[in-house]
Amino acid sequence: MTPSINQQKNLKQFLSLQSNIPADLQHLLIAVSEACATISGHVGRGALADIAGGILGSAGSENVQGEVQKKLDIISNDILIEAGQRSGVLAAMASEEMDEILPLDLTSDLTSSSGSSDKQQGNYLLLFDPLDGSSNIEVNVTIGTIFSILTAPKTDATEADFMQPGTRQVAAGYVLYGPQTLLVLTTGDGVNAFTLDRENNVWLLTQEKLSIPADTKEFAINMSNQRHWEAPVQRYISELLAGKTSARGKDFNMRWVAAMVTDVHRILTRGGIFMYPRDAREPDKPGKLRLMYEANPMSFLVEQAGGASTNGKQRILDLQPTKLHERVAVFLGSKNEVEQVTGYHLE
Ligand code: AFP
Repeated sequence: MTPSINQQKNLKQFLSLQSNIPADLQHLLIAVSEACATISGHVGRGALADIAGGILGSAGSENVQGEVQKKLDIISNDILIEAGQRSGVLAAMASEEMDEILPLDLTSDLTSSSGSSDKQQGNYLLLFDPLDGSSNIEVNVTIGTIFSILTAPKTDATEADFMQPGTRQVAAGYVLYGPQTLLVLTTGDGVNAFTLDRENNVWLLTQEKLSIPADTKEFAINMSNQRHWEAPVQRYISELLAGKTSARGKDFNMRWVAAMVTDVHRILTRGGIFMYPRDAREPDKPGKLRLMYEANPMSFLVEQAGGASTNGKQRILDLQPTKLHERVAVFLGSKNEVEQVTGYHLE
């Protein structure tokens, strides 16, 4: 559903009208959206960016997963950290680009009459992939930021406090830095999309209650990994490729952007199935994508739009995380296709 131009609410107005979003969570979502608008400005300027050495290219470092960091990965990470700190409602943050969590102590100079200091911390934990699809930066293809918000414990936050299944997320979303800059958001009551009005630096509601069709003729997977896949994925994809000549009885088309955020946005827009399965290249790792700041927020969005998301055997949102940078196999999108490939894993 697309509201007409003169009905468009901005993000602040939209959030204030939702009865299920407390004021401090609204504040956090605004802070994240403002940080992403800033990142969008850097992405859009590319080689013209007013930052020493420009923003394109490698930063000459690696993250905890051994991946080469791009300058834009680091710039985006710093912008989100600063926004999270300033928001004053967070207990801790975690990012793809940081080995450890970043706990926040909001205590200013609060000292009780007894002389002991009253520790203060916010109510939320923020997790993010600051720049998903960074291999696309140099080629000027859409990239994005993915985020997930959990509630925080009452006392000092530790990594253990982040170990909550995806069902406990209170909000999740992504921002796409493409021809348009889009924020796609859920707080557990459907999925809505906001477009950044770049001239006025304001996010306007442009699509309400996104919905993923249950059936699709489009799939997304990196086919170059085919020889490494497990048998259920081999079977499923060979049927899709055989199209009308297989039991599926219809032809399928394929798309792969190599930025999960962009592939998932296409699915939220017109349906499809996205897959990054476990494969034999790194047998000790269940897939490439990260559970807590990629698969969980995307699964929350997809389910809220009527789609499904599994690791091949279980619903992703039910998985109990065991470590911050844990990886997971992902099958998400149009319900009937996700059920088909999950069924093959369970046989
Ligand atoms: P980068 O952010 O390192 O480019 O990785 C992107 C990503 O995690 C995900 O967004 C893509 O779907 C996937 O990797 C692409 O992986 P392949 O390069 O193996 O196709």
